[in-house]
Amino acid sequence: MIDLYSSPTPNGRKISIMLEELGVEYNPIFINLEKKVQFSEDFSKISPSNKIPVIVDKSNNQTVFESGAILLYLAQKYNKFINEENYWEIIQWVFFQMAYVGPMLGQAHQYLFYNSGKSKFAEEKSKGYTKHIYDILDKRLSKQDYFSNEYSIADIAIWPWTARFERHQVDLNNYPNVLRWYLQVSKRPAVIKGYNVVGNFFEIPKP
Ligand SMILES: N[C@@H](CCC(=O)N[C@@H](CS)C(=O)NCC(=O)O)C(=O)O
Repeated sequence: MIDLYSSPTPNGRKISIMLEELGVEYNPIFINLEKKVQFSEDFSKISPSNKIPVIVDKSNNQTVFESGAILLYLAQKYNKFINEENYWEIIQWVFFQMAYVGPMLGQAHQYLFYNSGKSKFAEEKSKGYTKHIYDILDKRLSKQDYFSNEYSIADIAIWPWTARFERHQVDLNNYPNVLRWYLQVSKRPAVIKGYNVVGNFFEIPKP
């Protein structure tokens, strides 16, 4: 049994989607970020950065924080959604998500969605980074169905961020390859289920 500490956010959803894809038994525990539960004493013991997601694998008493590390841990433990042949290809797209897609789109949400009108400079910068990211994603997906030759943790890492396209003001219709992939991944039963495991219910956004 795996405990998943999560919230209905892109980083949290990566892990519930992965666990649903794996079909393993897990226990979702809601960390209410609005109520600042991430700063509680108990949660601080397993999350040094006070952020979700975190898993505790009860089978070997292993705690893992950081969504990229959790995806890798689970992929290697169950030998799924990663493979030896395309190992580094998958890893580089996971790292690209962790280092660039998540941080930049997260900033874009701050400047374009939560605090719009406060800084023209930050808004323009965010729009530039967002366009750069989507150009890269679209180019990659123009060559193949998924980020590697088959559905992998790279897709699981990136998809929940693209599901926030409204918050970073992207019209997916302008990125036909991302749109095709987004819709394809949206249909997966594990994605539909994993999208809503903690907190309030949200529909998967339709472009
Ligand atoms: N690099 C981390 C980022 C985690 C992260 O930013 N989590 C957000 C929700 S998506 C969070 O817990 N925010 C609460 C806070 O910053 O107080 C990961 O990928 O796990």
